Amino acid sequence: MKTIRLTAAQAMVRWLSVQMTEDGARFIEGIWAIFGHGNVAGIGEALHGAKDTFPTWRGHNEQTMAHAAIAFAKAKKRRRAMAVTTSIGPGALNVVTAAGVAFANRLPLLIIPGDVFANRAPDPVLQQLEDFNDGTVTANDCFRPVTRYFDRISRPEHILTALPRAFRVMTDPADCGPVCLAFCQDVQAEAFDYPESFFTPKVWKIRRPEADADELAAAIAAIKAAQNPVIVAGGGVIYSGAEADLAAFASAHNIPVVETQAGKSSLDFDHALNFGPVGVTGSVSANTVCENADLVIGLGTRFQDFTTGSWSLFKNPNRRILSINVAAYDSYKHGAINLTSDAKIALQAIGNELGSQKWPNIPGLQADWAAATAAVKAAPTSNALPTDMQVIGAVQRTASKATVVMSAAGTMPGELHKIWDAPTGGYHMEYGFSCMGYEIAGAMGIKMARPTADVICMLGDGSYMMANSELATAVMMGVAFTVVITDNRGYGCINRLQKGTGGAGFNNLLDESYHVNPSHIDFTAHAASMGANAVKVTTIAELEAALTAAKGAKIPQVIVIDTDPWPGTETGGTWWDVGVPAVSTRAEVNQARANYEEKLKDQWLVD
Ligand SMILES: Cc1ncc(C[n+]2csc(CCOP(=O)(O)OP(=O)(O)O)c2C)c(N)n1
Ligand SMILES: [Mg+2]
Repeated sequence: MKTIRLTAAQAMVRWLSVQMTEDGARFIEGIWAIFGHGNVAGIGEALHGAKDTFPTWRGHNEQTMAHAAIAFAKAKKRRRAMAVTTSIGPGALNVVTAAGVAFANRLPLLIIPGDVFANRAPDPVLQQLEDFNDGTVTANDCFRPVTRYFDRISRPEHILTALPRAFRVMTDPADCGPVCLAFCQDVQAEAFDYPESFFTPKVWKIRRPEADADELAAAIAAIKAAQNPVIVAGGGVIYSGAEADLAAFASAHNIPVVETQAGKSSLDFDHALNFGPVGVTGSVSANTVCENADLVIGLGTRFQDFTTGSWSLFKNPNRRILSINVAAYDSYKHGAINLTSDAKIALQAIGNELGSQKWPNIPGLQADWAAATAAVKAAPTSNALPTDMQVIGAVQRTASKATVVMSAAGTMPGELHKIWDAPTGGYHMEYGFSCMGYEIAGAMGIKMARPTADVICMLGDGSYMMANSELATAVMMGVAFTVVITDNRGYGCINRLQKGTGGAGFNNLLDESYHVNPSHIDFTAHAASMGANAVKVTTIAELEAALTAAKGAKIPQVIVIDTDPWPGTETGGTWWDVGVPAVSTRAEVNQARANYEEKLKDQWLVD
């Protein structure tokens, strides 16, 4: 056997450099790195040796570097991914939240934190957590519940088995998620005679699992028998690359389609069968169709509570659920007729059997919804503070087919889901974890994945304050996108939720939080200090002008606008189950609890 003598870290980097996609690209585009004693000598030396073929990028925070990597993978529809390496202890644990983001959203992410010495000779090393009762526990064990594959590289030979296993998970459509290879510091630097064959380039093909014949027959029978079917399109449609198939299927059979947060932009917003966003932040058109449906066809959806109105939405007493999902975990949910299959394959197979069967038109609903959303997005006619919807309107009027609007937490996800008109592929929402602080780094990751896209990051003052430092990284790397910060002086959406559940305004808006000095944050000065172009605008007309001026810029453009924390789009939506206190001294809470108990009666628990 021909061998080559390398350190374990060098072998890992060499192997990563030759793991390819079907399109001839590397599956791992490159690696985000913040070094410390846990990875600088071993992994750092190996990455330096490969820097011209396997890029290393330096960010400012491990969590947000991972956010950029996650957004990249989402924008690449899970066909490619990025890696993140950290030191031990705090550097590693900074990635745990991001691992949760990737886990909840089923997105690939390769996490390579340094770990303590396998030989334990210098124990306890700087930043080592000492478990008094278990010598095998390290800080990296925190990754176990938020990764789909976890391994500890405590011998140089381990990478021969660990790396292929990790890639199997990241490229598996059903198991896809983050993986963690905790790399012991001493082992990174140890030499081993690796078989040369290990470094033969390999192409990772993403499987398209076919449906079981009996499951498919049951699904087709259910659809043929349905009077009012509706398709709930989730992120699985996009990851399957089934957008065109869905459009053709809906048109051929005249079946209405509604979109989840992850599924939004799987179908062009003006496709005749797109009834709009579904659920808590849904449209009247979509939710009406869902309420009446006797067959709810989930296509690549997890049926998250925002989609189902906490299971209060699908009200037809005869309704059944058919769940088409590449992951059996999802296709079996909620007593559904289960069809475990890739979305594209399923649509083609079902379409062949349905032949020319068509369902009747459902007139009127979409036009009403288009008029309602146009009204809330229209420029203001008074001098009052603009609303977030009017800000969205300005972004919409300056958008093109190249625009990708993105967000993760706060007011924006709900409003964008409700009222943003997204062409196919024009919407990127992290709403599995809805992690504040995903936005800026995520915008950078999307732009790296889609360099010709016009990426617009929309976020509130709260999310900006939580994590913004990758703005400086984006400036340094020349990755340009536009950031619109809506400054409503606090956590506006949670303030509304607090009031909606009978609570007093407390600890959400800055002025209603404990303070000795009123908070004044100069967002433009802050963003400019990191090298971005930053402007403050006061009117929607100024905002439109700034958005237009930002097009084609070579560095990030940050536009700040003060908005009213209170208004939201009232029409549409459904109930969302948030536990309201059963006893309280506040009359408002008691009233909210009474309403809550009424609403619970609508909740349809597992059949
Ligand atoms: C990391 C994290 N912490 C807390 C939350 C809960 N949360 C959701 S939205 C929100 C407030 C967001 O405020 P801001 O970004 O200013 O948006 P606004 O609603 O004011 O427009 C909070 C605290 C979260 N989603 N993520
Ligand atoms: Mg805010």
